[in-house]
Order: sequence, then structure tokens, then C-alpha cells
Amino acid sequence: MYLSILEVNAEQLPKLAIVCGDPRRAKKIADKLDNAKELAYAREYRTFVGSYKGVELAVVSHGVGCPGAAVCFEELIKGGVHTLIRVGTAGSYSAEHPAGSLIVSTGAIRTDGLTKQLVPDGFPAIGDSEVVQALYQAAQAQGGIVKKGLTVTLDVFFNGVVEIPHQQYKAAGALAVEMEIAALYVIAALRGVRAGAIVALDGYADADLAAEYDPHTTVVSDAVEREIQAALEAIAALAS
Ligand code: R1X
Repeated sequence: MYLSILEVNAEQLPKLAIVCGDPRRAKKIADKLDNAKELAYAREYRTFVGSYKGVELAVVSHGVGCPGAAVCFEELIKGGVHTLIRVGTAGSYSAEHPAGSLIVSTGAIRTDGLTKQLVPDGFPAIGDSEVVQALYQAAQAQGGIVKKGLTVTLDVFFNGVVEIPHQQYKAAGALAVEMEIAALYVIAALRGVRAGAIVALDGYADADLAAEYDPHTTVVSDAVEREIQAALEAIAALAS
């Protein structure tokens, strides 16, 4: 089967995949694999295959936001992928886990538009318990601050005139906010595959993002390095 948006033949895809927003991060992850090979780079979707500790996996970028990411997740699943781990970045809701910390998402609060067009209100977006646990254990082994809990998935990055109720999400216990996990978890549930997600915090979500957001710090790149390592170890553990 030819996956016409990723521009990849399904026969070339392993069953496990790490997905991330940034095509450059996909390359960075692929550089840690044995026998890494780039299969395609179509739109924001850059696809590599290779192996880690003898386990074959794909590494694929999905871009920013649920609709574009959903195209990637759906095609990977159509192509036979049954385990997906998102390695991403997110804004923090608490000084207890500042930039440089890692959060494993147990579930996403669905404020995005995409999943509203896939499933009815009230349908949960939850991670697979085995994938979440494998990620959490592997992340703890990397050191630094690691938490697991709920994350918020938004569509908006730069605010408009509508106030986003960050204080309410925070008061309800959400740890961080990003833009793709709801799509991943709902699509995984719909298609009967397992998924988990880990994010490196790159700032505070309820601050003025336009003025203060700087994801290009050493603290953040160190955390991204740790989450990549955690995801690779989780893939190796989940394959066995
Ligand atoms: O998930 C969010 C989005 O993909 C977090 O980082 C990106 C925006 O910079």
C-alpha cells in the first residue's frame, strides 16, 4: 500500500514509531538509530526508519497542530504501525515543573477542533497505560524533573481576542499545554492501536508567549535530548 501523503510504501514501515512535530527533530532522533534511512520528506512529514537496540522503528515528523498531525498518524496506522510515541514540547502550568522538565501525558483535555469532528463530546483522549508507564520509567531514568498527568491540547498558539481558560485547566490539575496529543490519543483509540506522549517543557503557557517564548535554550535542548532517549528506551521495552 502506498501512503500518498507521507509518500512512503507501507511495506517499508516498522510496527513502532516515534513521532515529533519538527522535521529537524526527526533527523536528530534518526541520527541515534542504527542503519537509519530517510524514506521521504513530503510537506512537513519527514520519515526515517532504522533500529534501536535491535528494534526496528520509524521516526516521522507531523508538523504543528492537530489536523496536519492527524494525517500523519492516520497514514502510519493504515501502514501497519501499532505503537506510536509522540516526543514534543509544551508550555508549563506550574513553577514546580519549569522549562527543562519532562511531562508524560496520561490524557489530553480536548480543546482542539479536529477531535470534535471525529468523536462526540465527552469522548476521552487517553494514553495507552503500558506506553505511558514505559515512557515514565524511561524518563525517570534520564534524571531531572519528570511528572505524569493531564495535558491540554489547544489549536491556538498566538492568542486572538478569545480568552483561553488556562487558569481553569491549571486549577483542575492540568500540567502543561501543547497542540497535538488529543489527536494522537483519539485516533489511536478509534483505530485500535496504542499511543503515548512525552513533552519537554519550553516555557510557561499562561505567560505572554509572543514576548517571552524562547524554545531555543540549552535547558530546553537538554530536556529534548532526555525525552528522545526516554522514547527510544520505551520503544525497546515495548517491543519485547
Ligand atoms: O505542540 C506544540 C506545537 O507543535 C508545541 O510546540 C509546537 C509549537 O511551537
